[in-house]
Amino acid sequence: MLESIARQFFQIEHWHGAAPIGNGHINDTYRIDFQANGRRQAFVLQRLNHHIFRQPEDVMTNWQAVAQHLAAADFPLEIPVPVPTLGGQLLHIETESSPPRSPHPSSLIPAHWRVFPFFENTFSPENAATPALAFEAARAYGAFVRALADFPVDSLAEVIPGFHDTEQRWQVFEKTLAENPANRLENARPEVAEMLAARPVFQKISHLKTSGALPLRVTHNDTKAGNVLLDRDSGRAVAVIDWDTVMPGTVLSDFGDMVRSFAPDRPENDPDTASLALRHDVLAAMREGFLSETADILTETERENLDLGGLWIVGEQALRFLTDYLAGDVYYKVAHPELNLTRARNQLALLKKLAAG
Ligand code: GN1
Ligand code: MG
Repeated sequence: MLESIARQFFQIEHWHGAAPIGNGHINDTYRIDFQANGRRQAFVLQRLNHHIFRQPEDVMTNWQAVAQHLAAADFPLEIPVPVPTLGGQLLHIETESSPPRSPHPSSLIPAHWRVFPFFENTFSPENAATPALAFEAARAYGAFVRALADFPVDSLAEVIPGFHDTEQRWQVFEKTLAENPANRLENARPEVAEMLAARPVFQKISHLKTSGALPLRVTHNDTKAGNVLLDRDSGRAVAVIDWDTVMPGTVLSDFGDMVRSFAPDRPENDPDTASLALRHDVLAAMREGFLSETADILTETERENLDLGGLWIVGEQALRFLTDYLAGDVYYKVAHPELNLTRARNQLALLKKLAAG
């Protein structure tokens, strides 16, 4: 099936194969290898989850507009420019797909497929970030913010409405608690209690957001370690990837998402939360790398509240995982039914460590 989809994008002379890549929780991503124009080529083929991205065309329009802006700007990294189909479309829509691979809704028809360049000889510093790698990854995210500082932010579509509207996410959480649709509340009492106790963090950020003191910027909204590619030999940043959630927002959430994935000494799926520790050296290098690109464009309020961004996004992610556990795993892909609860526990432990400083 993947081969026939790839053939919508390329005139393939010989198909070498496809293999799943990355650890995304939402889309399905493959590396594809084939022969075209007399040479071997590799690309990324991805099925966009349109249950989550309700307007796939908007995702691609945002992506393309940002790509064009960065291509014309003084931007030091590679740009993952979407590759059109042979018919010139940024999405190939398969109305009849093969039987579902998993119960996850992304495997239901119709499927929206797109293609991006595959950046050779790169890796993501997931779970292995040294201070030097964290500096470099954060510098890349900083360069992204910097080069988009003059982008007309109002022209971007809000591809997932209320993505960082934490108050709205609290309402969904409270509704899910009250309805207990998957009958899982009994298994999650301690986590729910801990979540409710963390509410003041959210009130603080919500106050800051509604105060108007934070400028609206183009934000990436998924600035985790897994979404930046570094060169295998030099360790230098090559590209910032996964622009699906590029939307108007505040820089605090992009910084916060970096804190979330770089600071802990283990991934978000790790169930051993008792020994979870913060890597203060990695965190310091990350901040330095980000500010090396952004210090002169951020406002004082933004700079002063970067750490609050960390608490906010870690807390929000705990809320999202816990809500999805209680809802019966309707949003994130899970390998087993306890995974969202494990993730929520992990994020709550991280929140506690961050709050303690
Ligand atoms: C999702 O699928 P992935 O890993 O790119 C999610 C992010 C979360 C992240 C948690 C659209 O991203 O917001 O932070 O999982 N993306 C969406 O790992 O909800
Ligand atoms: Mg993502």
